[in-house]
Amino acid sequence: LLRYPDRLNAAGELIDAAVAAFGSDRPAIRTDAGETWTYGDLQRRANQVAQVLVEDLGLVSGNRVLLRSPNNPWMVACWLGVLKAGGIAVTTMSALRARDLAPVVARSRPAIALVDHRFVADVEAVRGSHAPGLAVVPFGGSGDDDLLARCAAKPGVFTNVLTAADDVALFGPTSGSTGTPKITAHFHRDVLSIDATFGRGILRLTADDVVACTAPVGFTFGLGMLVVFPLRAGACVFLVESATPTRLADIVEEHGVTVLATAPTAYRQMLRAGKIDQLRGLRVAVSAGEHIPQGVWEEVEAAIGLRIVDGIGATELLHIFISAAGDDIRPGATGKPVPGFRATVLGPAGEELSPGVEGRLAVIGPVGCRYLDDDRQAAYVVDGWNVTGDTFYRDEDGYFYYCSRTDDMIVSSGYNIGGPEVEAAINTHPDVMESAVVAEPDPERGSIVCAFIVLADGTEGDAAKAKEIQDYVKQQLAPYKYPRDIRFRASLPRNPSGKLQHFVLRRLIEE
Ligand code: 3SK
Repeated sequence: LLRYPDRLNAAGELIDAAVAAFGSDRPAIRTDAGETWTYGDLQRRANQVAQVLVEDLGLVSGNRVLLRSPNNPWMVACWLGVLKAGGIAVTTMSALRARDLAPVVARSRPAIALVDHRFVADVEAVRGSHAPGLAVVPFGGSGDDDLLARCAAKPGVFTNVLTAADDVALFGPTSGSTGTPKITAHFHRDVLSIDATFGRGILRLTADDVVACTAPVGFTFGLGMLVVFPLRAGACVFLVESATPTRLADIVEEHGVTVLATAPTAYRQMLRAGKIDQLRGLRVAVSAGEHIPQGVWEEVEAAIGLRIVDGIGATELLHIFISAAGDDIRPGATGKPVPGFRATVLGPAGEELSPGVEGRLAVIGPVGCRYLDDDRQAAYVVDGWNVTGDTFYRDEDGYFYYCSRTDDMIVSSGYNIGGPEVEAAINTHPDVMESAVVAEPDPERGSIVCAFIVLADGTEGDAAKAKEIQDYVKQQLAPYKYPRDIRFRASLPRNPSGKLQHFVLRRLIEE
């Protein structure tokens, strides 16, 4: 399953192989703006981008190319074009601002940046201070220098650079839980192996599928869902630049989406907004990015009979490595290692723990963590295991259960309290939209549970409401887990890929 030839260009295996297998007339991408690109269109434009990179911009194999755009067809063509030309795609999300981009640019040292014209300013700002030689080429604008104008002058036939299977194809930046970005490097063969593992092992797309995903192509979750898996299957992707959960539900219904991948909060919001019925046409619904609370999972199943595929992945491992699907879904468990991966739970000294005991989740598979020039590599890869930042336990049958991000475990008066468990309880209160729980230093208890809560519109966040929520949590969970401190907020901090940033809240408490 996972043997690749020594010479391999992942973009060729994705788009050229798809055209050969499925024909050039099949729709590859449809958009919210009413555009349709066939497989032939995508191949031609990816070839044109590769030609511009090599012929006009002087790209040589191994050069890094920064990509920055919301999810649109040209972003996909650029990503494929960079790989075809033998470059390394430095995928970044359009939501990143100059402050987020600066360390990524400083560390990855791109020679060229292909940037949606609406997002050029931050790249220009970073170029001045960090990358004076960076050639910034906008796309989607109107100038003669625009990438699209340059592409129009190219015939669209390109002989892919014959990269090695273990040449680096992409750099995936990840901010992790501390906010200091790390850059993960992934090979051409890694790109294909995520399809062999999660793609074909769990999703099993066919050419009849229509896939939508809210994660950006600049985040490896989105890259897999919107580029790698659909192209390998000859499926069609429905690309949206941005969509509220309500709009997403409309899109699924209106455009015959069969596979949806999004974050747990989107499912929760579709439930709260009474839109969940519109997901009835789905064959597969994936939830990833953060753990889905069991209550949300159950509500979706009760409402429309759809059993959400919960997955845990990491940019370090490119995509999802533990998940469940089909009939093999055990409510409450994230699932089992996806085909091709092994997983275990490690104790503090790196020993493998028995079933039922909580520890750090560690995995081994065809893709592993390779940080670019970063001391944190030694902490992530230990004795061959990729040691994730998540606390899990497994049961006797080999199912893995999420407890918390390891950083989010709260030790209070000697009790271990998993933040997500408290969040899940708070979130079932009818006046709560969402919450995030962190440890707050306390002289008597070591730490106490502090909850930041966003209330539903029109609900007053006062002392009486805080007391009501505390009493409510005490009825749901062992009383020692209740949030002794409650702080109401209008919103919670999330990173550009939508993950809650507990570290920002911890810093708030320290201030
Ligand atoms: O959850 C994540 O962070 C993730 C990262 C990369 C690919 C897939 C996923 C779900």
